[in-house]
Amino acid sequence: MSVSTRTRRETGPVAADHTISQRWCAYSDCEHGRWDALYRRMMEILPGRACQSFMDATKALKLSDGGIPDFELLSDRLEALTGWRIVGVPGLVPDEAFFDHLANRRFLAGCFIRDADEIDYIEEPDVFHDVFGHVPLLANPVYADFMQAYGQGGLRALKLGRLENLARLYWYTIEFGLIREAGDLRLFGAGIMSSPTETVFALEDASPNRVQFDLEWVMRTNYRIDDFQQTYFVIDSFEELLEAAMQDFAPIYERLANGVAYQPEDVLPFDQVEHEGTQAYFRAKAAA
Ligand code: HBI
Ligand code: FE
Repeated sequence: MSVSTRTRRETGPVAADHTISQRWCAYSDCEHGRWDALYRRMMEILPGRACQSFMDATKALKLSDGGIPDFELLSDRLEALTGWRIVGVPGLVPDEAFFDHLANRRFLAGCFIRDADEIDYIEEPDVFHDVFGHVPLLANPVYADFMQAYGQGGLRALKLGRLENLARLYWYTIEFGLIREAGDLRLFGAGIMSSPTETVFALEDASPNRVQFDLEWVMRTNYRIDDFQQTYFVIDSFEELLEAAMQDFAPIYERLANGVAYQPEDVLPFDQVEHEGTQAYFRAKAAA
């Protein structure tokens, strides 16, 4: 579904920093109801699958099935915990603006909510993906610092022309990352948290690879935006992620500039492989 074929909710004026007012009062009952339905569905699936920080934050931030959250109220709660605020945007914003907001502890959230016919899958980030998927972990102090470091890294990557590499880090951690907790795999990526079907696939299906996070390997690995992932990367802790993001990427980018890119399904001999996927799901799709 391309962006242009849908008429999204009316927005007010767009500011120079690409933000808009959420206009919370303008949501219809039907739109609030769509949030509630999504919220309840995810909350049936996530206990025992989502990482502890995520589950704790849904309570601390008072996310609920009481309609689409008001960004101002939610920001006040989040700011008290980690200094982050949420600001509304009409859709995707230019990379530089996106990174600049992150570097200043502002998370951008789409204001519109997906239509009833795109409940399971949507390419553009809507308020459910951005707020339910991304915001809870911003209440974790280490993750909050990581996200800011990612924004700062994004600004540098743009200058160095290595955004492709850095975007893979975002994809395989912030959007589709897994974490090990007390020996078990748990979810933390926002793309998984906002997809009822991918929550189960990412953790339990035999098809995808699940491999230990390695910054350089992630930065070399292409990804698919149109389906479940073929490989999920597993971190041991958010500290590991923050440490990875705090280092100087310049020498890594140098090495990556000369190296090969890996395909999403590749499992390399030097990896610490948690589960080598059968890739049955993807083969069946390719054959269909
Ligand atoms: N804009 N609203 C929004 N949300 C994003 O996740 C986003 C964006 N613009 C650019 C962008 N992401 C990418 O630069 C990074 O995710 C790499
Ligand atoms: Fe996202």
